[in-house]
Amino acid sequence: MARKNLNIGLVGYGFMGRTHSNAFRQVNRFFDLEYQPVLKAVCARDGEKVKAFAAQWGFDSVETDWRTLVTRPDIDLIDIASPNDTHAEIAIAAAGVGKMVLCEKPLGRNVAEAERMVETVEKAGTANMAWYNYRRVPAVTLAKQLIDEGRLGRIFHYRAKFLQDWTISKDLPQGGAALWRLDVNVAGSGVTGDLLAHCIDTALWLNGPIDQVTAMTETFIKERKHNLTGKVEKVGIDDASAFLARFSNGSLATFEATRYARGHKALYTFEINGEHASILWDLHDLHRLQFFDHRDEGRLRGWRSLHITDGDHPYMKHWWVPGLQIGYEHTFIHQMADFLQGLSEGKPVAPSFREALATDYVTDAVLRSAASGRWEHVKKLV
Ligand code: SOE
Repeated sequence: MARKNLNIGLVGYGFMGRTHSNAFRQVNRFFDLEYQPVLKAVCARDGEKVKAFAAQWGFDSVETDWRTLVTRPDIDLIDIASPNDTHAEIAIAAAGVGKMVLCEKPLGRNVAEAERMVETVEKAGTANMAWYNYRRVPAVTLAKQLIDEGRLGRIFHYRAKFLQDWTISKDLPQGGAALWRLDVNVAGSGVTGDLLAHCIDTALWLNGPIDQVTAMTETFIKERKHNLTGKVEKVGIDDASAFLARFSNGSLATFEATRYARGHKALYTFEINGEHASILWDLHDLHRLQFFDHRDEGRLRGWRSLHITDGDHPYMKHWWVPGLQIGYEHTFIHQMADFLQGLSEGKPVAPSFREALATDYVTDAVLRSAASGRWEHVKKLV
């Protein structure tokens, strides 16, 4: 089939710039799609480094000012993989000139930014999607299918955590390349927007809206040297964040994220307990889904460890042969494949900016509750 080109302008060349570039390059090798991404241009402030990135990943050209990139007539889609403080400005400018916009999570640094982003892309009527990649782990997509089929019955509990340990040293500076996640002015928040946002996005997708939360946050290291100013400055991010939640379906939840769980690098787990069955998933073992079904014959009842590698499993028929695993980078490829398929069918692909705003509404309520010490209502998505 003759494919249609979709010219990509990528902003940012860090960790996420690499995951997205890899997805753009690989997607048509494994999925049969009408559209193919073309790596037209990559943009970042450092001219030398961006040239090296372009050469490594095969981009046709480079820009050092995103304002030039978004107005280039040869670009169809702007993909934002730069730090959080750039998301709103770039997305709004890109949608304003009719470009499609993809954006890394979280959508904005705060609700005000995220609402403006949603308003602009919707007014422009341009395709938009936020990169919440964990939805596209085949085991997580299977969890969604099992829940939607009603196999769990009424859901009582949702339990999620995302544990890391990379900021424990008090000598780690804040700010600048790679460490912008520690600078509140750039990131917007700490683990609430960075890690809990993933847990919340998956939870809203699997278990529906959250009504209320009560939260606590802590900043364990109060001051750190700032890489850009060279001065020791107050740390404004939350290092750890935990909250209780009530979902609209009546289920109760606990969520926890921290960068101070010594020994854990990226331990994202969730467990869902329903009337008939339970599900447990763990990012460190991402190709497995643990499933317990109380309706199994009593003598054989127990937790099943499903190896999600068969052609019947979501996305897996596009990969190798049954039994062989795929990994983290494939989640971005799956998300891109779904986006391109949506483009062919003229259908929006989840999570849209509006759906990502729902996550920002929850993180906003979490931070408000941590400050007020009270239960806080989550703003409803209209
Ligand atoms: C933080 O260390 C981080 O890279 C997040 O920013 C990502 O969103 C998460 O997937 C892995 O951890």
